[in-house]
Amino acid sequence: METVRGASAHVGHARRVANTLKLVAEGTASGYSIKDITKLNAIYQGLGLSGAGSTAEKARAIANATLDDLTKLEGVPKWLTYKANRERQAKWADLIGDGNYSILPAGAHPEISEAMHSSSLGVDRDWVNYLLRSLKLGLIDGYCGLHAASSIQDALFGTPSLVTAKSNLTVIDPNQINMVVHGHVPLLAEKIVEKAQEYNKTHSPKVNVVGMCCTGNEVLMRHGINIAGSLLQQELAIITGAVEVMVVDLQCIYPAVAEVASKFHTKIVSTDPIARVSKDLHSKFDPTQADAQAEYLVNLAVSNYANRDPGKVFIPNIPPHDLVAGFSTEMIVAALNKVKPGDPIGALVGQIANGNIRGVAAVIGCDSVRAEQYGYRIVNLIKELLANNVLVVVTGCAAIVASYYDLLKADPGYPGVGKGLATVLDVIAKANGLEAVPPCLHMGSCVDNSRIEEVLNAVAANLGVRIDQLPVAASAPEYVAEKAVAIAFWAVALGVFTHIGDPPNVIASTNVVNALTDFVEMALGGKIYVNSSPFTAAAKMLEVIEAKRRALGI
Ligand code: BF8
Repeated sequence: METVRGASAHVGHARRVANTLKLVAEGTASGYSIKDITKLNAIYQGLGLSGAGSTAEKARAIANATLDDLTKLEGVPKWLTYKANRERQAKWADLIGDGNYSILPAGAHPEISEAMHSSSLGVDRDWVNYLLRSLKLGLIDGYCGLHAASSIQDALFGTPSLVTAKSNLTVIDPNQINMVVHGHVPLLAEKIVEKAQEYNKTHSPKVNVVGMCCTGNEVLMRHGINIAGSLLQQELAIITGAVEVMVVDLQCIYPAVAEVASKFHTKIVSTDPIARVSKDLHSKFDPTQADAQAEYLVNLAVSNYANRDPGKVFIPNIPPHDLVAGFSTEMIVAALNKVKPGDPIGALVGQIANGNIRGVAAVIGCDSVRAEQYGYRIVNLIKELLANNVLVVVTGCAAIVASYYDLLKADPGYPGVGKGLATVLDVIAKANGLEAVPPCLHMGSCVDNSRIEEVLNAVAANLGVRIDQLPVAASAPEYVAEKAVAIAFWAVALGVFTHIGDPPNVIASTNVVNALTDFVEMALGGKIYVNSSPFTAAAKMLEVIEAKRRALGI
């Protein structure tokens, strides 16, 4: 059920973004435009579309193809055919080579519907069948959800490149009008950032837009908007007493935010009909009215500033952390191209092959109250990996937590980073005219985990091997949300060794546990590893990385 919910969330995200793209193509969402035409053209070509002439026609074709991927009863989603490599597609079509097991999905909606159906009373009672369906939903999550949402957002709002910003609750400024944009779907947040910037040209005090969770990551990656917090900090932002408006869209919004806000002057504005919180103000997002709605919300914050009670304002006197973000696939490739012009991926592969970089790890997902302290597992896991010369990429709340420990800070001393990795990072920095690059590369929100697959595919292709042969591993050490479970199934299907910090809701079945943590590896090359200790988990990930290196002869 967690996988169904997680896939539903990411598919719902992609659907909203595709619907907006369609309205842009039809000229009815005039507040939006295509900011990255190169990306739009790449998607158009990648999805195998033809016959469109203008940018608007291409946008419409992409939107229609994406929506068709969500609904079609037969046939593999175009986004999967576009983004997954050929070897994986063949593997998923015939899992163990006997022609009997395929996990290639059809459209997202029928697959999700049938998964719900299968779990109802007296339907599917075969655990193998359940597991296969979960893997299929992982693919739905990855392609109909993550890839579609992330890529279309790039086309609409621009593909991220390097930005600097600050993070911590203390980016909330007691001397400004503060707005928090929170959730995951950045359609309205993009406009709020724009309208606040317009307001600030002629007014004082200014409107200070800050981000929370993955909507925060989205506007951080594209605009360098400061980030105020992760999942666990949303209520803390409100109790600073200095937030005029918190605009929430979808997912990871704690039900108590409006209750907490009721003790202060803060207004919680929900914007999606399926994500109301009791005592909220509701302003339903309408892409055709996005400019007016964003203006209304900025003005709401401005007018509510007068209601702030200075006696209730408490913002600790702790400076926020400097960070560098914006590591889209395109940005990484461009930076590496400066190191080795014409062969950017070769530049990375060369450093993996010579051992300066032992491997690559993605540390992703939520922050959890189950961790021993705030961010304990995330930070200690990352530090162990960096010290052992593993290149770490981060997304989601894990990235936000990492920033609090200066792991996204460009420090030329590369504190805590192994010598080989530090040397490589320094070479990349110098080639790009930078003083340093951060030890962890922030690749974006959780839908931007799709970017990680793009890099993996490029590295695997360069080496001429499968993804499951690469010295890579993934970890969601403090996962909480169902979306992380769906992502984990996708990662396993890709062939990635995937650590999670807590067991999912399957431990009642020894068969399922054994299959996920062991047998599935024989079919797909990836598997789940559960351990709550970041030190043990890091050691295991390093062991896996070293074993893969040995198998490759490097
Ligand atoms: O999609 S990391 S708590 S905010 S689910 Fe949610 Fe988890 Fe944060 Fe982003 Ni991802």
